[in-house]
Amino acid sequence: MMKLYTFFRSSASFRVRIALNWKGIAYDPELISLPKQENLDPGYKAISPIGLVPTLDDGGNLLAQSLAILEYLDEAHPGPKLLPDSALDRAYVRAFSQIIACEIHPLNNLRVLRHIKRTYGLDEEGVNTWYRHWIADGFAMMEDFLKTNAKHGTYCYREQVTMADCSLVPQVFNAQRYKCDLGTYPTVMRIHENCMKLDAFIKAQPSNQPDATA
Ligand SMILES: N[C@@H](CCC(=O)N[C@@H](CS)C(=O)NCC(=O)O)C(=O)O
Repeated sequence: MMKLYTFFRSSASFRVRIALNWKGIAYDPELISLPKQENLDPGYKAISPIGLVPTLDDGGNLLAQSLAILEYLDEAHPGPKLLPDSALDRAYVRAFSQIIACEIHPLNNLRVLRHIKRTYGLDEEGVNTWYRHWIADGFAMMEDFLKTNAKHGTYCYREQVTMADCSLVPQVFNAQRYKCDLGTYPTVMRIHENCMKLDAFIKAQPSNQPDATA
């Protein structure tokens, strides 16, 4: 059985949990606590030289980077496709996913928040202000990208659940955790709500993970 090195609040891990559930692939969760910095333990660094979650172990093959993992699952395993058939539509789905994975997530990752707190002596409110700034910036990109593109529907790409939805939902969860005002992103939130009607997304959410804490 596949093994997923995961942390309940990690949005990158959440993307992969959704994809595995959506494709009906069973996996064993291996829990890596980010607050305890278990991702930097030598034992885990032997599995993930980059010291980040998620890592997927498929028959001893260790895979890093959530979007690369999603594309791998699509290419190497059966189940509903997370990328559309046409090259143009795949580019659309990848572009939206990368707004989240490249423009938003790296600026608000745990080690970045720890760094700005330590280096610039920020208190909790200072860190939250940074976080919310990049959420507002990135969510405006997400909303404008979807709104100006006729390809969105029930989900980011028409009626098909794709890698874009696997990216959108965890980012919304994170923004909600930091109490960001998401009222000005109606397209993003409508798609989020549609996704959260699906078992694959519900099962993957942080509160349903074995390592979930309040
Ligand atoms: N681009 C990577 C991001 C992986 C990543 O940054 N994971 C976070 C959790 S969401 C992590 O391990 N953070 C540890 C840290 O920042 O120290 C991916 O999509 O997998």
